[in-house]
Amino acid sequence: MARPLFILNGPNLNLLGTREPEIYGSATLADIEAACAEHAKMLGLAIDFRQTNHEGVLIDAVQEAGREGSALILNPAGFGHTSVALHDALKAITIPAIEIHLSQPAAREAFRHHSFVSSAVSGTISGFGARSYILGIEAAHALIASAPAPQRTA
Ligand code: CA2
Repeated sequence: MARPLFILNGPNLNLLGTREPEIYGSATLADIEAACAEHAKMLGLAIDFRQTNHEGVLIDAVQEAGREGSALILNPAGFGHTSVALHDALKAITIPAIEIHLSQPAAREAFRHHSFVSSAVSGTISGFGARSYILGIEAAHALIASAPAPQRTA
C-alpha cells in the first residue's frame, strides 16, 4: 500500500469561504480538499487531508505523517506563529515537509512575520491562495521522487 501524502490544516481553516474572502479567497476547505485530491491523483499520489483546531491533535498528526506518510504539507495557520511544540514535532520527522499559506504572512501584520515552522521544513509556499496547496503538492511530488524511502521504526 502506497504511503499517503499528508495535508494538515491548523486552527480556524474550517472557516474558509465563510469570512475574510479578501484575504483567504472564497474556496471552502472542502473545495480545497477536492482540488488537492484531483491534482494528487493525476500525479499518482493518495492524500490524507485533515483539519484541527487543537495543537496536540495537530502534533499527533505530524507524528503520524512521519510514521505513515510519504511527505507532509502543512498549513499551520496561527500555530505557525506560536508553537515551539509544532517546530519540535516537525524536527522529529524525516519525510519531506512543506509549509504552505494561502496569504502572504510576510506582507501582513508583524506578528505573522515569524514562523516556528519555517526552520523545520524543506520549504515554504505562501501567497497564492488555494493554489498554494497545488504548488505544495507539486513540491512534495518532486521531493518524494528524489528522497530515499523512509524506514519504518515500529
Ligand atoms: O494564509 C494562511 O494560510 C494562514 O496560515 C492563515 C491563518 C493565519 O493565522 C496565518 O497567518 C496565515 C489563519 C487561518 C484562519 O482562517 C480563517 C478563514 C476564514 C475566516 C477566518 C479565519
